[in-house]
Amino acid sequence: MEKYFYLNDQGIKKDIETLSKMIDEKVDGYTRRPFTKWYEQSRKWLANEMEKCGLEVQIDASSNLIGKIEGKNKDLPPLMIGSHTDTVAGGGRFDGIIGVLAGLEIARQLKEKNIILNHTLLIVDFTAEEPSEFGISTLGSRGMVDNLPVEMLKRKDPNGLELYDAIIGAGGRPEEISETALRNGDISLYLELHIEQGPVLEQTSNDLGIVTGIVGIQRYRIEVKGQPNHAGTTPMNMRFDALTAASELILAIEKIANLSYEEQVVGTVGRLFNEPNGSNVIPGKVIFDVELRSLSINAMKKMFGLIMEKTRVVENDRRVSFSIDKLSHSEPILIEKEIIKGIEGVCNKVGKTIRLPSGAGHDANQIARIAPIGMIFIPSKDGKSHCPEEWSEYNQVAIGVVALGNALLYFDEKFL
Ligand code: HGY
Ligand code: MN
Ligand code: MN
Repeated sequence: MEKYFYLNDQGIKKDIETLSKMIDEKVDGYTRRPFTKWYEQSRKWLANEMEKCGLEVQIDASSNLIGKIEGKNKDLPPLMIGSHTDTVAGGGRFDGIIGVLAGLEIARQLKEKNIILNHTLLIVDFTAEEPSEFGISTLGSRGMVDNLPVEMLKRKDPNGLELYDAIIGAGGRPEEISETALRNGDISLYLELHIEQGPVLEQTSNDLGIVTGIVGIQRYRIEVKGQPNHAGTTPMNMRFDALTAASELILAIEKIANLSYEEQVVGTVGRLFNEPNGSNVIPGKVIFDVELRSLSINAMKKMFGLIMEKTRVVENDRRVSFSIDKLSHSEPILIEKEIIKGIEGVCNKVGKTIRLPSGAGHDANQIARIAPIGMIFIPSKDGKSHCPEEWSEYNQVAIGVVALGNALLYFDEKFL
């Protein structure tokens, strides 16, 4: 397969630097949370850039931003490229962003060379891939595949805004999500370029990673109820301290995640609220989120069972009560061998390549419910992500774009 795409480091640099300015400067790092004015600003810029290179732009029912280039054969289900431009709070400049900008750059180069694909091409910026203030991640891609039930649409953020209204505010039409959702067969293939967010490619001096599978993520919200009381007058043996109880369970979660299972697992508590959070008050209530990840559902089931056992022990010992709510679950995905081989054949001609699983979740987890998917990784400096130090060289991103573009051309011919 002859290479059509060229390395455009400078173009990528310009786009990434432009988006990196559309952030909430009050927060350290690069923060562009969904449903904020910075997100709106970035979407306007992206839509304009898409239109400039001939894409037909629309906002779908779930408020995803989609650019379309018609293909020669309208009977073929489209090919889709996508990712996300929202960030975690205090995040970086590359996570998700390079996948959307890669689609934009590919569209520019296709136009420049007057290449019309056989398939219609959709380039998507999925809304709110990161865990949102509604406690749900991969929001837009969930909606696109009808995996955003009414129960989720009714969730409120800490300010009382309902997700339903937030989607309307971002240009979506939540009442149409189900009827307009994509179903099996509606998409020929979904491809996503993403930073690895881990150390493997850099440590093995590889340019490209062919993703073999994506972990499933199970997120829960745990509430610990104790009894607030005076920190000075309450003897140690008469306390019902919610924070020490939560701490004991959090350390147990770390221990449970360090046990061995049939697949690698991770367990993290990254978000915690302590009430009333006064230095002279025994904490009465603690709410924290825990997430479990693995390529094996069974392993996550075992972890969850051990965590539940531990909550009962801590409840007893510390005379507090725990309640656990499921926030969101995404299934682990194993990528089809034929897709891996196809991408690998193309990538081997672009750079040094290895196969590896993804410990991060992606919009691809959701799209995999209705279409075959493939993912390509580029290296992350020091394996860092979800922090201001997140970095990939612009040339590394440009190599990823060429690999993604060539893979697109390969499957455009193969999936006829
Ligand atoms: O959390 C994740 O795995 C992804 O970066 N949203
Ligand atoms: Mn992320
Ligand atoms: Mn991401």
